[in-house]
Amino acid sequence: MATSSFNPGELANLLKDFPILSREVHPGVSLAYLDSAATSQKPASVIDAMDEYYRRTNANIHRGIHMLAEEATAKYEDARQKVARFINAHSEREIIFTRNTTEAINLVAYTWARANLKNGDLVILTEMEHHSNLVPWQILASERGIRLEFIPVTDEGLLDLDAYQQLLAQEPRLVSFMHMSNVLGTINPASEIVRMAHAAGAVALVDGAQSVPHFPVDVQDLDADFLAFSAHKMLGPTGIGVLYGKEALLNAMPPFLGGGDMIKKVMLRSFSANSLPHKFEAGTPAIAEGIGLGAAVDYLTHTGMDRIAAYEHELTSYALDRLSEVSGLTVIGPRAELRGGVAAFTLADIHPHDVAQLLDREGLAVRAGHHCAMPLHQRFDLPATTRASFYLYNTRADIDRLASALERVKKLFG
Ligand code: 7TS
Repeated sequence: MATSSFNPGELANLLKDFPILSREVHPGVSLAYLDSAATSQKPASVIDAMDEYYRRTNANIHRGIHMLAEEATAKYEDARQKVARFINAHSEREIIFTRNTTEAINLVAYTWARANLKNGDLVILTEMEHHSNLVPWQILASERGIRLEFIPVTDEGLLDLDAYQQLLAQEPRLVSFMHMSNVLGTINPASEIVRMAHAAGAVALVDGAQSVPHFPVDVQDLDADFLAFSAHKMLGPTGIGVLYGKEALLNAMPPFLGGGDMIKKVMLRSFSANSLPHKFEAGTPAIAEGIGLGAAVDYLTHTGMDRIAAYEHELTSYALDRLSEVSGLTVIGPRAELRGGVAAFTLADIHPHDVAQLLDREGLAVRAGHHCAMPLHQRFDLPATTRASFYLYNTRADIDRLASALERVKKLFG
């Protein structure tokens, strides 16, 4: 990769931005946080932006004419513009604030899909999807009789694009897929998948929950019709996520939830919908969280998404090397060049929950289970895996601690 990652001085400074990293998790045991795929830690600038909002500005938005209400509205809408610039959207009208990725995908399923799909229409998903990009479509399938087909996953953990090409002959209406797998770490060739979907006349939705936080994502390059992601995985707070949608599509869609703020005019028996993006944001939104997301975007932008991606790539290669030295350990997913900072593995026949519990005793926070991707685990014939996931604030020292702790876990289980 051409872009340079962080030098040791920059890394040391960066680590100081995350207050939680200096706490002990057990007496005398420092934290090695290896669970960023579940949720990321937050820099002080994000925590401060939200604290400052509640201490100085707190007011409801889009309705008051007093000073605080105007300030709160400006800060919240400023965050929306930051998000729009961050993913290179044409306009902030294309940025809908939701609660998280899950709600963003459901918004498309409940509005666009219910307005456009009928019995027998095909939606293509993949075998590696998170439950949040499976269940909404399953609900629609049982309600509407839409058909679901799945792009298979190869043994290496890649999408089988030849099989996808064949599925496209069935003229799907929608292709909805994850940009990066939260289990395999696979970075899917999203632009190509979108291009192929469009060539077959389908709309394309990209689940960017694991991509937007970790490498540059440009919606104009990607040409995705929809992109969903969550603030809490990209240094921001919980409670706010984003649905990006192309303006023409969003304009043509019926509203999602009804209530205040999403209307222009209400009569006793009817209403007219507000303009974008407010049409899809009913009720008082997560204002402090929106402002926190804006601060997270500032932090990521100043640090540089190219450099974050380069650093995580080095770290992941190092982790895969170190883990391969642990005998009996198998990482699922592709080689380092094709993946982001996620390593899910099995360790001999030790139960992943036992592995995670023993790692926790040494201050290592990892996740064990199916990671909300049960069908993918079934594909690999595994009930569960242990998963370490990395972000810009992880170091080689964290990975060294992981590798040596895993050796001790193995000894303990003989
Ligand atoms: N899509 C992907 C690819 C994800 O990894 C996740 C969360 C979601 C969607 C849902 O995001 P949410 O913010 O709406 O919950 N993934 C994980 C995980 O891997 N461990 O915990 C949550």
